[in-house]
Amino acid sequence: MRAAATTGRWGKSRRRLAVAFVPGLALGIVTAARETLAAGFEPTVPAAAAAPGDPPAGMAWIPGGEFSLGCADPRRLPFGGSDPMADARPIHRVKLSGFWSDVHEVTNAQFAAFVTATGYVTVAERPPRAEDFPGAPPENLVAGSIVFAPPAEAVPLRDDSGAAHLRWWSYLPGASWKHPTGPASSTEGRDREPVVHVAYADAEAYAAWAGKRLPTEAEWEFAARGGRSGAVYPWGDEFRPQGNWMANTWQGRFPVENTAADGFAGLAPVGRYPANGYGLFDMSGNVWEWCSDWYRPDTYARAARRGVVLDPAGPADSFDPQEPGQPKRVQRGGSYLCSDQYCSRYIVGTRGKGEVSSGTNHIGFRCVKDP
Ligand SMILES: [Ca+2]
Repeated sequence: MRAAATTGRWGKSRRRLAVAFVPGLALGIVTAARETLAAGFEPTVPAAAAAPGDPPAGMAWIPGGEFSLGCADPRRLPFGGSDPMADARPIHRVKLSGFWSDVHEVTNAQFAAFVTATGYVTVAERPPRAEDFPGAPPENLVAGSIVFAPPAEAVPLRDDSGAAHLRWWSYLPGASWKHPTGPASSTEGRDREPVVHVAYADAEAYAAWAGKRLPTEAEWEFAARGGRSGAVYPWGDEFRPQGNWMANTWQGRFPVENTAADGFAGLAPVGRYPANGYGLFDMSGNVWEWCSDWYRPDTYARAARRGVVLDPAGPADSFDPQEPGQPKRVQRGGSYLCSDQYCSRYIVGTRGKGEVSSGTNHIGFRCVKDP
């Protein structure tokens, strides 16, 4: 993948109020959401133990306990998209120990501190080795990363090739965390934006330096749910409660029209949208976040057969039938590129995946820490 990748203002607002308060409509959506997506979920039972002291800087206590992991089929929901999300079922119970979680995604400023302290060079900054890409022309063995480059005209979002996404992703020599949209770009003025173009090893290296680790996907989802059980989003069941934007996602016709109605066409500085029940920001949208589990579509089927497991760490190996030879780790939360037209993985229980050496300009991470 890596080497390949407003009559008047009053009139309008009255109309919006009229729509928002048609009781049957509003209630219908919420009821459908509860019935459709809460099926299979049991209450979250947080662990009784209090936080073990004051939180480390920038972290919040996630109590652990027992909860239902997974996602019901979201296709009949508003903003639910067209993907059944079968890899997020069966919904099953999982038990977790408590842990600290970063309240926001790791930022450019934080990553820069790590690089300054260690001299670390990210995967995207290293020229690909010829032995890793047999047959690749030498001129293609150039350090770089994959950047979102929307086509000028509308394109099919899916086709039989399985590679429709290549219509809006391009491998760009010189792209890296320091140059998020290509060699001419920089992180100047972007200290609070999440770092991007981080491969899995880069995220792991940062975490080790910070005395932290990457979350398992069960930990990530427990944290994202913020104490709620079976809610569609980290904040509840409505995509825009009282008309508010709750996450940085995509509005407009993907991938050619980005209206940025939520305030941001691309990355948003961390913490611009409301926090969830545990005080965590951007658990939906903005950037995808690496988790430590290998990805397999049958992870949940296997796990459900074993009963309630404490602190599951995922399968021993990776397998993605769509790209069988590619080792992939789980990614969670979706990004600013997610919309119901293509990828509705801003829905909290859904699962994503990424080839481990591929960072792009919508993949980042956050860390956790054991008490
Ligand atoms: Ca947006």
